[in-house]
Amino acid sequence: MVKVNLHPSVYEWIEEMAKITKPDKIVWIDGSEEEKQRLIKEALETGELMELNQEKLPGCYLHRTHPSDVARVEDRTFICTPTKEEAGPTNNWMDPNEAYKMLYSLFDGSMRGRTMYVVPYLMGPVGSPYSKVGIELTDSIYVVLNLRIMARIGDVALKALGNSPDFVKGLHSKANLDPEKRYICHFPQDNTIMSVNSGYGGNVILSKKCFALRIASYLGKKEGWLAEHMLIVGVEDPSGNVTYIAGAFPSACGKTNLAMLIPPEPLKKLGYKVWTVGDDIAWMRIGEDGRLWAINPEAGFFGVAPGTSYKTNPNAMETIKRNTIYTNVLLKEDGTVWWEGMDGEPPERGIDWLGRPWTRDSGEKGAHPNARFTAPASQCPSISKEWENPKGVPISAIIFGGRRAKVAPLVYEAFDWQHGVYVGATMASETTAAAMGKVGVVRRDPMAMLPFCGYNMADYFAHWLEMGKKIPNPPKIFHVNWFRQDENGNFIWPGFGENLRVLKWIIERCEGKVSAKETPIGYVPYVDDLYLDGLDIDKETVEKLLEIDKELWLKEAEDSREFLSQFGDRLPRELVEENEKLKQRLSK
Ligand code: GTP
Ligand code: SPV
Ligand code: MN
Repeated sequence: MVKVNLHPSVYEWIEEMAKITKPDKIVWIDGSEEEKQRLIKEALETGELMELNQEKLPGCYLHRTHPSDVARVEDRTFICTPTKEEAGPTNNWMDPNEAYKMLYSLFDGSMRGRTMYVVPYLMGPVGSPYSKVGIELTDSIYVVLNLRIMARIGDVALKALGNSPDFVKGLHSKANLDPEKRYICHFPQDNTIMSVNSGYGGNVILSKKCFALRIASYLGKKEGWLAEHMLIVGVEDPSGNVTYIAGAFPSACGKTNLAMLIPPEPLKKLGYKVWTVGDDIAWMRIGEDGRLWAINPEAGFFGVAPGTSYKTNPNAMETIKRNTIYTNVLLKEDGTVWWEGMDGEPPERGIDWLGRPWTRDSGEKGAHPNARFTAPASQCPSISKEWENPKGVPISAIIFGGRRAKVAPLVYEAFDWQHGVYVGATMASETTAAAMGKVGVVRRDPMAMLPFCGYNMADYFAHWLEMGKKIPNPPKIFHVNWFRQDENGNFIWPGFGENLRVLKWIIERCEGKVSAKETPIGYVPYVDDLYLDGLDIDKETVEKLLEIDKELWLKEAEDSREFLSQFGDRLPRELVEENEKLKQRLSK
């Protein structure tokens, strides 16, 4: 380990947590290759990991979680602020004192017979003034190995922390995985996260949703920046100019795919290229040049496996060929993996995500719908050369989007920042398998942050409005929907790589190169301005995709108003104004 004079509070906190959890051993993680091999060996021995075919998938392992523990648990996720108002109506709230009391009793002796790993991790590029440090204490090697991919861990993080007491404290114990006693608690005022009785993804890789969104959003409000559930992608045009776009779509709604998209043939021929900066989280600040600049605080992808194929996302498929941890996928007889939606014929048989023998005629899913891969971002063929730039990349457009079978058109542009904040604040999407609960129910998910905002969302909207006033040269704001369906429930828009056609229009709007049709909800493309060469879709269908049904939109506006009303007096009046203006435009 490096010699760093850490602040005494680091040791004090670890000691205090160890006193409660009572591990047999405490091991500091340095992030070395030797350490990784040692941890993998141990995890293989305990069965926490299974080795995959090392010839075909070098450095790849499989992990199965408990069947009750396969996604984020929103109803067991809490924001523990001194008052309930600070957490707001969309968060579960617990009084911090009560929460600590309850948690300490659940953590009491939870690491007995186990090792407590101390994992220092850095969020953001090395040397970036915007990067931040966390330390996660965990009794799960799976978590350590995931953190190793998802963040920059060990010595590099300790060096970044130095003698500062400013780090996010994270305590995680699998305990006995009791779903009734599963809690993911955040203490924004204390820079603290506690997670108990889970071993899955966003519940336990505390760097990700817990720190980089819930705690960071609170810090962003305090410090004047934005922590968002956004992908970051660079689109290079034929002249070599790269435009960066940040996009907020709810969980399992296409961020990873858009971040890694491969241009369709005709656009490739014209010279378009797409570069991946991040696939899930963006930290954004106002740069010296008056633009909004974004860094990806993460170092890897924790991506949805089902639906990922060489047809939909070849860059992801290339990324996950090595050094990847697979969670809850199907194990094939040759020691490789499979999931629904992968290329080619499904295998005849295998071992499903529950560890049971599976056959393709069984009618059962081989992989869990929220099965995931964890892979280093550096392995992505489309990774941007700017992805670790300490300054980040300048954002020209922000896209909000969701999964809507109806109502929302393929793309539209907000009239201005304030209207854009309204569009983000009222966006809705069908729920997915990324969180426990019913799938396919339309819910409002402001800025794709409903499950991830660490404070009152009304204040979060106010912060967005405030930021708009402070950014001299703000990005334009758009809304997209790749998921509109026909009468038979089929997606109308081909999506995936073809989405570049929509990004192209967005970029041309940012550059002032194309006009647009003004509608009550915003600016919509003229069909002839969308580049559709080589796409098997007729103009009528595209018109349909861009259609705005006033009746449905009036209902939408009503529903949005109702959603916003839960924030009471705390809701910025600008959003009520935008709602009223929208209704007026629709009734004209
Ligand atoms: P999180 O990691 O949960 O935040 O998800 P994400 O937003 O990164 O979603 P991801 O890109 O992993 O996509 C989720 C699912 O949606 C996958 O099964 C994809 O195949 C599918 N999907 C992504 N983009 C499109 C699209 O343009 N059209 C259609 N029809 N499906 C898509
Ligand atoms: C999401 O649900 O938005 C994810 C996966 O990115 S998790 O890390 O589980 O939150
Ligand atoms: Mn996500």
